[in-house]
Formats: sequence, C-alpha cells, structure tokens
Amino acid sequence: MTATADGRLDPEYDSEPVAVGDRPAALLGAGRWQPEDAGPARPAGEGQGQGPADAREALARATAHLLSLQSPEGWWKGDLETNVTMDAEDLLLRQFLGIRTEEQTAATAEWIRSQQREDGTWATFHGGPAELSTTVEAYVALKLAGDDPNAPHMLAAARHIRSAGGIAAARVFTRIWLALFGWWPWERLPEMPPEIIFLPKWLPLNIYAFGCWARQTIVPLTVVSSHRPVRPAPFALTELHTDPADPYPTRPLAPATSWDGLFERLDRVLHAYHHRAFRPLRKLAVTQACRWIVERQEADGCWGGIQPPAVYSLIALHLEGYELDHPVMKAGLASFDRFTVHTEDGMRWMEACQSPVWDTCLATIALVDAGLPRDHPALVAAADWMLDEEITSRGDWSVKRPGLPAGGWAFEFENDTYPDIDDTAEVVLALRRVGHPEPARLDAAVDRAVLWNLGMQSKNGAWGAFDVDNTSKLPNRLPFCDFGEVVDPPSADVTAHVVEMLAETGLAADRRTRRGIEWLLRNQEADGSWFGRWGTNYIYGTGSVLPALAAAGVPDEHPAVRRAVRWLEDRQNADGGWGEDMRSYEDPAQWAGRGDSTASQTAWALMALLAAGEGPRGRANPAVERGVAWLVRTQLPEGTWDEPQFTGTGFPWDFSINYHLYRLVFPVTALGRYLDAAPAIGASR
Ligand code: R04
Repeated sequence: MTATADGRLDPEYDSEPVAVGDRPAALLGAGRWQPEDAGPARPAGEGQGQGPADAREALARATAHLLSLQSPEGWWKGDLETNVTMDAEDLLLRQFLGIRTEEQTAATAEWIRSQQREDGTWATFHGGPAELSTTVEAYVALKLAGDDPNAPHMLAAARHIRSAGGIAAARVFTRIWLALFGWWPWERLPEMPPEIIFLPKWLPLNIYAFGCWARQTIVPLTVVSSHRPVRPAPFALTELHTDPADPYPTRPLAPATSWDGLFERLDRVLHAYHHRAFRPLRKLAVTQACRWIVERQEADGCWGGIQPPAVYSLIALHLEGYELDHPVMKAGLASFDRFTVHTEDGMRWMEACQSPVWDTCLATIALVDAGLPRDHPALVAAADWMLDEEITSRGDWSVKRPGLPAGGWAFEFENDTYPDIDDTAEVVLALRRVGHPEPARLDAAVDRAVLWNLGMQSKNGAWGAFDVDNTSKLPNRLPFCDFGEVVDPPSADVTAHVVEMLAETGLAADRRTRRGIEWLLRNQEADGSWFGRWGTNYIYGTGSVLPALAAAGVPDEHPAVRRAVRWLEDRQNADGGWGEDMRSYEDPAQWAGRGDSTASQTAWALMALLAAGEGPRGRANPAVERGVAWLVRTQLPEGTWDEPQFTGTGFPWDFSINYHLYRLVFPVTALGRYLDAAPAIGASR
C-alpha cells in the first residue's frame, strides 16, 4: 500500500544529500547525549550541520534536556495546564459524592488562590481577560474551602461576578454544577433528555452528530438532568446574583422563525415532558445511556481521557445506584489521582487531559531532527512504547466507518474508544524516523495507520480530529451548547499533518492526498496564512501546512507558499521571534499572527519558513536568522524555554491549553532543521 514495497521512505527523500560523517562522533554512538557531545562549532558555510555556533550549542542543550525528561518506559509527558475550573470542579465533585477531604481541599484552594489576579478574577489562559464562569467556579470552591466571603480576595471576585451579570450569565456547565447544590434551579437550565440515546444515526441530532468530546459529555449529563439532583448546600450564594430580587431571570425568546427561537421552544416542550415523561421509556433511555457510558470506560478508569466526561459519568452512575466501592466508580475516582499534579510547595492542581502519545511522537521527531542517531536507545524505547500504544480495536469512529479496520493512536495513555487522526499521523511520522530493530513490526503498524487515516478522510477531502464528516450545523444551535466546539469538522492543521504523513509514506501522488492538498490550497486565508484548530492559531496552522506542502512536493515557488512566507515575514516581531495572542480567534484582522514572541510559535514559524526553502540551504533569509537568534538568546541555562503563554487549543478561545513540552520540542525541531542535523535516512535502517 505504501509506494515503496518495503515500506521505507520514498527514494527521493532518501537521496537528499546528507553527509553523515560530518556529524560529531559522539552523536553516532548510542550513549546518553551531553551538550558537549555536539562538538566544537565550525564556521558558517562549511558543509553539513553548519550554522552559527550558538545555534548548535542551543540545540545541544535543548536536546540533552529533552532526553533527560523521557520516562523509563520510553514516553514523554509534559504537564497539561488549563484553568482552575478543573480544580473547582474536582472539589465540587468530591463534595457531591461526599468524599471531599480537608487536606485535598486546602491544597487545591491554595492553588486556586495562587491563580487569582489583581482584579480578583480568574482567566482561562495566561494574560487572558476575566472569565465569568471560571471566576464563579473558583469563588465557590474557595468558599467551600472556608475562605471568608468578607476577605478582600473574595469580595473582589464577587464584585466582578455581579458586574458581569452574576450566576445567571454563567455558562450552562457552570450552572449545572451550581444546580447540584440548589444554587441554581434545574428548571432554568436547558433540558437534556436521555431519550436522545434512541435517535438513530441517520436522524439529525443523534449523539454521533456531536464531536466525540461533546457526545461523551452530553450522554452522562442527560442521565444527571433526568434526576435533577440537589445536595444540601453548605452555604448560600446570594452575593453572586446581580439582582437578588430576581436571581433566576428568564431571557426573552428569540423569534419563532429563527433556529434559536425554534430550539428555545423545543426546550420548553422538553421541560414539560420532563414532568410527565413516559416512565418506562425514560427508564429504558437512562439504562441504555448508562450501558453506553460503562462500555466506554477506559482501562485506566477514565472516560475519553478528558475531565468533563469523567466527572459527569461518575455523577450519572452514582445517581443510578453505583456505590462508591463499585469497581467502575473506584477505577473512575482513581483515575483522577493520576490527573493530579502536586507542586513542590504543597499545592494541588488537576490536568484536564494527559498528552503522552502526542508528546512522545513530537519528541521523537524532534530528537531525530536534532541529529540523534535513528537507532539511539531513547528513540527505540519511544518507538517500542508507541507500538504498544497502537489501538487495534474499534471505537466510536466505526459507527460511520463500519468496514474500516482499526489501527491508530489516541492522545492519552488510555483512550481506545477515541483514537485520533492527528496523533495517528504524527506517530507514523515519528515511527518512520526511528531505526527500529524489528522494522517489519513497525512497518505493519504504519501500514494499518495509513489505511485507517485514509479511511477517515471526510468527503470534502480533508480530515477532522476524531471523526468523519462531523460537520452538522445543528448541535451548535442547542441551548445547552454555549461553550466551546461541539462538532469536529476538518481543519487545516490536522489535514496538513495527514498530508505530510501520506507524502512521507510514498503516497504524495495518491488521489486522496491530492484532494487533501487541494482542500488546503482552497482554505488558505486571504492574508496567506492558515487557521490552526488545535494550536494558537494562524501561526500554528501555517506552521503545519507549509511542511506538509513541501513534503508533498508542492514547489517553493507556488504562489500559495510565497504568500504564506510573506505573511510570516510580515508578522515577525521586532525581537526576531513570533507570537500570537489568543485574541486572534475573536479578532483575526487585528491579531492574526500578532502577540509576544513565544518559543513554540517562533519554532512553528521557522519550521514553515525552512520547509518553504528559506534559510541556509535555500534562499538566504534574514527572518530565519533572526528567529533562530531569538531562540538562542531566550533559552534558559537548563536548555528549555519559559512559556507562560498558552499556545495550545482545546476549543478556540473558550478552552486553551499550555502544553508544557511545546516550549522544548518545537524549538528542538526548528533548530535541528535549521542546522540540517538529522541523520540520513537509511543510515541505520
Ligand atoms: C493537539 C492536537 C491533538 N489532537 C488530539 C486532541 C486531544 C485533546 O482533545 C481534547 C482535549 C480536551 N480537554 N478538555 C476538553 C477537551 C476536548 C478535546 C473538553 C471537552 C469537553 C468539554 C470541555 C473541555 F477534544 Br465540555 C483537555 C487533535
């Protein structure tokens, strides 16, 4: 199925002139790599691996640091930082289940307080604006921890909440958490009927019309909202209402002729139905939803590897009579312990999700780019671990593709129901760079993955993250979908990663790859950039697409490539780096490609420019040199970079991620490619 019979890189890639002998001798060995192993720098212009001495040193330091972070099992995992709703909801979940401890509460409260800003509010990303729902949840958690509502930090938070519209203006998820304790009436929340589980997959609004993360969140919430549970509130929250005389205001209905108006009226009908539901049908729906949930519990006790489905599933099952010592509940609760980060100073915070597969494939690619020998033990260990992580069973994706054989990777340690196309593409790119002692085993996994990704192509020729043709416009219209994305349409970043992978497996000329390329070319922004769905933002998209187009053989002179290069040059900061503020999601005209320089975004821009033939081995380009100089200048002594900015995206604007390894893996790749440090393909395979 790959173009070359033995499944190796295509001959054109193989024949790139690379002088293996020019790499420092220590790099060819299999020992732990030390900065000094990079050897003395040579003057620029002298053969392979040239470049400014300081770039070589920076790369050596960064490489050694990255190697030092690998786990004994072969994986990498940086902390995945999001926002304090994770921590507040952890306390609320424990309060609901009656298992909250003083010790956990104090350590979490300490963390939540440490994240509060001068104005008394909390944001969802570094430097972001005050976010009402986050501030409400954080405030409630601190009150649960015993903070005095008359303390200055609590008064400031409450004042802000009221001025932003109070609890009534918070998102649906936040008001659901409050409803669990009677702080908000269930009657004033959108109805989520469990009978949705009966809708066949050809009907609009069946559960498979939702993106998998929303599907896994909604199914347990339908069970919860059918119970409308209210636990005794340990205190009142009257101070969080804008108008205490009318704490639960209703909003006027949108016109009946609009989609919003239609769904609002449907919601009224569903509320009425809640009270006179046909009981046997409702019971059957809830039973079926619970079976659906239990079937999807992962080996580590989690659901989908992400926090929202896990917390709501535990609440739903508990309401349905699962005691805390039931194996499903025990495993679920235990999984939260593994999502808990303990800081050196005794604080406790929760990861929303864990990224070991993603971090490991990116680190593997980076280390090969940095010049590590392809059969270096660290890379073989990483490949072995990734091979063991391959998902060979069917998941929710097979509802749309029943005939497609399994063969992909998820983002997390355990998430067999939801392998994703993005991880699968990057894992293949990583595996193929490793000189593995059992190439046949590796090639077989790669072949399965290529087939799976090809089978997951959407009909427009591009790829979404988890599902095929997950493009319905209806889910977003539902009154309870007021947060983040609820569908998973194809995006430029994922499509680019797949195109790059297909091209490297020898399928550049395949009709399916060409359709992906055509989609990318059609979806370039007017300014020359691409929108990145899972990273921030146009720099991430452009940094994904240009390497893919290059791998697929689109010439550097192609007008689309030239326009992207010009866009990147135009957006370079005066300090030589690149950065993009989260505001580019809300106001692209002003903010696309603009913001304080960060290590990961500077690296993405460099990866794009280098792929487009800019830099030492192509067109001399001062933008590249200045970008590299920025990375060199801002590197920390231990070899990594500071990056408080969030450059990852769960949902554009609404949910941002600071992937703690991004600041390191992407600069290693960018510097390695700049120095052309990767060993020749076939040198060790
Ligand atoms: C970097 C790209 C990799 N690739 C796979 C993505 C994996 C992570 O995807 C998600 C992470 C998420 N977190 N939290 C949510 C979430 C959703 C993802 C989340 C889900 C539901 C609600 C709130 C948050 F898809 Br409600 C960390 C593309």
